[in-house]
Amino acid sequence: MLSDLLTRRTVLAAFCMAGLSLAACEKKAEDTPADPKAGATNKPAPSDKPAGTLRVGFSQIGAESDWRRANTESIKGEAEKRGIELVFADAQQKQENQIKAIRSFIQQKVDVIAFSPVVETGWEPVLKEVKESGIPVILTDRAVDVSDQSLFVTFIGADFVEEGRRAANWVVKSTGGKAMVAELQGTPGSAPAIDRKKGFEEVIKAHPDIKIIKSQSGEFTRAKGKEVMETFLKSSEGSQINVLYAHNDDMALGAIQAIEEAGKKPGVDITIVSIDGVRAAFEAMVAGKLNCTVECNPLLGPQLFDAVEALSAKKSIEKRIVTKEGVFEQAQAAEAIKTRQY
Ligand code: GZL
Repeated sequence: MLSDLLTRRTVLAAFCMAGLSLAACEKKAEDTPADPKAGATNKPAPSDKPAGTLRVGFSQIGAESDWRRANTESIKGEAEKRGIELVFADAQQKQENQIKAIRSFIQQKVDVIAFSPVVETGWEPVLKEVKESGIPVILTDRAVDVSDQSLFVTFIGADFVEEGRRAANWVVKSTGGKAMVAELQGTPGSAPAIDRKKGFEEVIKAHPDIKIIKSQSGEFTRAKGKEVMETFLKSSEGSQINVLYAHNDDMALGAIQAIEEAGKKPGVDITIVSIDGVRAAFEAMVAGKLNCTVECNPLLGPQLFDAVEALSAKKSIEKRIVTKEGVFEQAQAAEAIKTRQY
């Protein structure tokens, strides 16, 4: 499949170079206007890579968090290291931009399309178009909710439900099973927000004295996390909150600012557990302001391009590749921070 595509593209390039149907080649590239917002361009940039180089179209969600930036760096760095041509599009958190970018990748006849879906639903139509084009699809980081599992080759990413369970088990252990919890949820409709909530609630079901008394989306950003935590603290239940569960470190770091501005001690008056394990979270734990971070590894570049190269070599790959992660508490932070890669 991939090698057929490689052959077709090489033949097409040969025709173009031979001047035959050159207009058709150029016309194809301009069929659908590039969408600068989506960061996708239809005119394939003149490639400085040798003919036959693997070309991968990647649609990234955006740059909303330290985790996302580390994820992007890993993907770009690994493609560079392996001499794979990466056509990268930043969707600025918008599903319609991801869909536009995926369509532009089809036009550009890339060898593989990979993306991190901003939300779980709404992907069937464009993934059916990709399937018709014969280009394989790899999901990284987040899953899609589709009935036809043949619409993608593999999903490489964390088990978000397990991450939610780990956060809740830490709350049970550190509070003795008694807590009034404020929850900062991730992007509404996204796999990590849905599943991290699911895993946390699954564990606390067995602990009736652990109650989620405030819950709202902070959209995975520091700014929104701070804003929502401010409203939590000002609410009638604000004084009861003694644990914060944030679906990512960035929202926890924003909430830490809000807690301090409200005259309370983060990590002491309000115990804080979050998810990702970014460097700033370790720094906050060393400072005693964050109590626990559940790791979610963003360094997916190597696994992504292992899968791309396996596809190119017509090797079979697992339908689901789960990333390995740990849980880090304050006591470990000063030592662990020395070897963190992101
Ligand atoms: C998780 C990833 C989430 C991170 C956030 O795999 O999708 O999105 O937890 C990021 O930091 O914004």
